[in-house]
Amino acid sequence: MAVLFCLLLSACDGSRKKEEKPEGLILGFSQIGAESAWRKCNSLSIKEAAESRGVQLLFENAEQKQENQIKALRSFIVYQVDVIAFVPIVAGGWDNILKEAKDAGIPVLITDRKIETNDPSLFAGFIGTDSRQEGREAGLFLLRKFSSRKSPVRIVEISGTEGSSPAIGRAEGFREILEGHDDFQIIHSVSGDFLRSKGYELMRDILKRYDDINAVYSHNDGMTLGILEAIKEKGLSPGKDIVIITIDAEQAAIDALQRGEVNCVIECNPKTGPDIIDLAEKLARGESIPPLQHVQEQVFTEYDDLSGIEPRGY
Ligand code: GYE
Repeated sequence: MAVLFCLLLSACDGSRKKEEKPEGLILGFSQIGAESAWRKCNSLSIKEAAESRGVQLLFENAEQKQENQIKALRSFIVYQVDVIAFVPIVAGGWDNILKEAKDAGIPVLITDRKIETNDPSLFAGFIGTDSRQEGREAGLFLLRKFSSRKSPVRIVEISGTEGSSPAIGRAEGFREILEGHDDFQIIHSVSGDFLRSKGYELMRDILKRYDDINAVYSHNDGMTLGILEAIKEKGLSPGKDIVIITIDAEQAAIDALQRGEVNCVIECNPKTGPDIIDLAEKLARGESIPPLQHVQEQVFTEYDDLSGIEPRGY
């Protein structure tokens, strides 16, 4: 009688009880939105990998709001998924919800963007880009490009979403390399939120304010495409009158590099779906995973042979 009562209770409380669990892995994934071609490719990579590996994916799009992500994570906890993975839109503010996941015994994989926390036991591991290194690559390219210049190099930086780990890392790595090179001056730095439309609008306004910009460092290709448009509208030649450095390596940016409108493209690889599924499977089996895994990235510059770059597929 007691056993039957418990069974009835567990069937009625609305959550998915462990004993009802079907064979396959259930992964709850909270994505931040669809702000760029990079992001759309990232979402597709995860969906395709889950599908081909027979993983049941609960995929939530947070429409660029941290509160929506927190709601999604909470719903995954209530549903008792096997593993949670998410892209933290900004670095801070995750401790409470991660504590809830930990208390529920659900391992959490963080991907693409990093979090700031004093408690590393709140998540199992991270897989994604090394943003600080991307920023360093941008700085190193600029040093090379302007190595023989005698007058100051005036740089505009259009950064990503404020408080997000790629915006922080890309800004810090860049400054780390330029430190001590006093001729390299960041005359203007502003967030374009990783959006093409903002890249265009900001650059249009910046070009009204300054007429002596030597280089633009843009934290993603989406914004760069808007920046190129604004520069051309002004009657200037991007890549020649103004040196352009961009991050992501979507096809349109590679095309612009090959046309000479962009000088340096730093790759950020969005196709992490298969690795995410591998890691989620390990976590579901109770295995541990590396706490930090950075994906392979390349740098393409105007100094390279650009004929053989593989199609990026997005
Ligand atoms: O560079 C950008 C995107 O978080 C690293 O987010 C990612 C960035 C990527 O929308 O295009």
